Amino acid sequence: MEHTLPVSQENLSQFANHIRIPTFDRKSLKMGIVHIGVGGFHRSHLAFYTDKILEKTNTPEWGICGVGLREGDRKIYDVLKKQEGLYTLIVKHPDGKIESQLIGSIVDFIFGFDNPDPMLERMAHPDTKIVSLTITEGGYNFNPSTGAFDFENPDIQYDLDHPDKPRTVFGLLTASLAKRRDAKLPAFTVMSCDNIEHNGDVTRDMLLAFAKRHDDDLADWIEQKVCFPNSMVDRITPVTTQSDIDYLEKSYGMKDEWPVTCEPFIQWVIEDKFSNGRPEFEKVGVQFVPDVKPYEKMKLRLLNAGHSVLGILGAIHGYKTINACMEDETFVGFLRAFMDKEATPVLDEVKGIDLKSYKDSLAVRFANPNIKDSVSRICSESSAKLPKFLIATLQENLDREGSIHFATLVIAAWCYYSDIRTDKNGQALEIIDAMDVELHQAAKQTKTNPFAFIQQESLFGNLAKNERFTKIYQVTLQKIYKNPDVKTHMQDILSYYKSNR
Ligand code: CS2
Repeated sequence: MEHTLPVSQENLSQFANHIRIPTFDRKSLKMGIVHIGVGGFHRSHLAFYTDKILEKTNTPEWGICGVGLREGDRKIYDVLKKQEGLYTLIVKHPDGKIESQLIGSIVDFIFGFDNPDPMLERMAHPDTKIVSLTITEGGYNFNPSTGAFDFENPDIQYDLDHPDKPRTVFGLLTASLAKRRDAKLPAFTVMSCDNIEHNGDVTRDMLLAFAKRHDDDLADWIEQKVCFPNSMVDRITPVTTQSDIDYLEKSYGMKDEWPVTCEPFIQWVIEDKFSNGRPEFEKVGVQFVPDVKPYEKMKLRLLNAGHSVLGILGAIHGYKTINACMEDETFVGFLRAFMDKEATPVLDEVKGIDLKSYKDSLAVRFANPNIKDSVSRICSESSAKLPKFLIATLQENLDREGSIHFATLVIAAWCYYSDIRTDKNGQALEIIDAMDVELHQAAKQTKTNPFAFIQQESLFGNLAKNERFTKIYQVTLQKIYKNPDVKTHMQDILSYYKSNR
């Protein structure tokens, strides 16, 4: 296109001939939702559902105010400020069809890294009814193996010493809830949208642990007044690339500095427990259920764990994307066998869901050739993901004497990945992990102590003391170090299972 126009409220009508634009009155929206952690996933999921609600119902109290409290949130703040909260969602179908839409549910953004006061004011504002979170699996500040709140974290220490100038989510929630209590305002709901089993319960337990240290009475008030619904959230949302930005410019003459791409599939199952009202999300396809736990477990142990299985093994093999892994029949077979033999047996019954079709649909979603979800995104922060997605399954299989070969290969491959840091052809891997240094240090000792990696108890619990596991692990590890062509080992495990059926 010859002329390009930046995304803004004023230019909206200019885009209306090409793509869907918000038609609700954005100016009259109140901010009933404050969202902490506005990344790609929030923008493809909660902000998308909220946009739909605002289109469908006349409920202007449910606009979203984004909040960023980390230095890393500066860029999204700058972009969304410039674009007045607007951004494009590019939905990519497996058959090549692309649907783009401008999303208008985010109406303001507060960047609180330099000064938390405006965030606190917004959260303590009478209009705020829900504070939602996508702060990643690692953001909940607990020890993955014991589940206890980590008071050693220096930022948590800082927040305990400076309760009015919080730096962490827990400090921020506590301080804003204290303001609401003092002002005799109703509490807001704290709604976690992260991939953690019992995400609402975990958020409550962590917040109460923190708040108790600070003020017992306040902790009691929170316990009585704040609801923390558990939820299962799902939509594959890869990292935005320059070509997504170029696509909008070339196709529609739109200059969107940070669009979001995602798959067509979307799901949100949540418990109907809200302290102070909620949007009528059921009108836009959200499922409300009395107990979300079986759904969460199913999704985390099949989809997220499945991603990690492909990610770690794919990285060592040299694949760059998840769909590239799914073009390889060994990967497809290994993934399905892991799901059938190790993940499925530890799941609870999920009413109304046929697990076989669910697993079939995951294979189709992972194989979507247009999503190009990078292996490096999947492997990022594995130290926060694997304990919940994969190691928990391994532990449960050890308890019930189930199969452990598939998950063990992934753990051994993760050790190799953390130690050698290249794929099987010697190409450097892009490793993004808050525990990168610790993982590398531990893995590096493998030659002298084969169990050094799994002796990191905060990640692996007591796995290193389990004889059945360590026997298989040691042999698997030796094989990978001798021959990093992981596919050979995947095939061996698959043939072993076929012949022992
Ligand atoms: C992925 C998830 O980060 C990961 O490892 O498995 O981001 C996944 O794409 C989403 O949970 C899908 O809902």
